[in-house]
Amino acid sequence: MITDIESRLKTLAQEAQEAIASSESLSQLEELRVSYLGKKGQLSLILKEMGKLSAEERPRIGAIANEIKTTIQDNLSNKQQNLQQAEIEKQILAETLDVTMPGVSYPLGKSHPLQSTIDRILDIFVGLGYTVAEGPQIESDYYNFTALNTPEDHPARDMQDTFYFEDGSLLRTHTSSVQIRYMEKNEPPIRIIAPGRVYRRDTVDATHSAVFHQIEILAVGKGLTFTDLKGTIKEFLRQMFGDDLPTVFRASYFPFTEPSAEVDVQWQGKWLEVLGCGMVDPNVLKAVGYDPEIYTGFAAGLGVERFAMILHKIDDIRRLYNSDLRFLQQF
Ligand code: 2U9
Repeated sequence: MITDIESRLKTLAQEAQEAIASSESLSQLEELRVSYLGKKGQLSLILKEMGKLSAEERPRIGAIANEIKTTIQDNLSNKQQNLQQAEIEKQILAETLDVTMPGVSYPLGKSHPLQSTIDRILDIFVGLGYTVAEGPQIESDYYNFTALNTPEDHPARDMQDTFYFEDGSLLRTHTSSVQIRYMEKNEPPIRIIAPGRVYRRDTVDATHSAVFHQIEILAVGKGLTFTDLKGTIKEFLRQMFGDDLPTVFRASYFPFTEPSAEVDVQWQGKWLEVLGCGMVDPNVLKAVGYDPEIYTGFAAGLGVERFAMILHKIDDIRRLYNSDLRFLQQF
């Protein structure tokens, strides 16, 4: 009887050691633990028979059983560590990053030709020390016209007819209202550039749109002259179209500048009218509380669509608004 239990315990220890050594997964190992050491496991089954032993034999066999239990537990935990380590190594191997593999490509969006033209122009003026300013597209009559030396009965309003709301507000016809708002809040010297969407009651054709984009610059300070305006515009046009560009300043008229000029450039064999400019009318400076005896200023305005059409040889302004990918993907 005694030898029976003792030999069964030793056989169990031997078997367990072999089974644990050859187990290949953590789940298999857990099954072995339950099978050998679990409540209803093989060791418990044998120990239940301890009662049959004599009082002298019981402690000796008990000690052997405990030793076997500890050995199996040690074997299990060593094997568990080995398997876990192997699993981690396997995972690391499987997850190795192959830097030579081609990446996943996503279709990239890009700037609309109008936006990239705006960005180019802003970059040039920011380089000349200008700050970008923006304002509302729905304006009051005051900011769009009256403050810009264009009172209600002024004939220039005819050329800048726009869309009116019932409360008398309107869709701005130029970004000049942005500069008025800026001057009200800031003291000279100022150098600002105002890009944005503007509106005109215009019949749409290849070169006209009722909604378009403008960029206007404004500088106000002590002692600014037409020479400063000319130098600024010529430097801008040089950066935009290239060195040694023939330019002409033709006398013109705008309600908010005096004197005023339109500027033409000779580019790729053609004369192009590219922008308007002038010295800020003293009435405009007065409207924002600047003393025209102390300060002078110059301003210029250009149409972004016109610049984009010149730069990219676009034949019809409407192409810029149709969202036709066959057209847009060329840029
Ligand atoms: C303030 C004072 C004066 C802005 C100016 C022009 C001349 C001009 C046109 C170009 C093509 C409008 O888009 S377009 O049709 N603009 O010729 N703009 S001077 O003068 C200002 C602006 C703000 C306070």
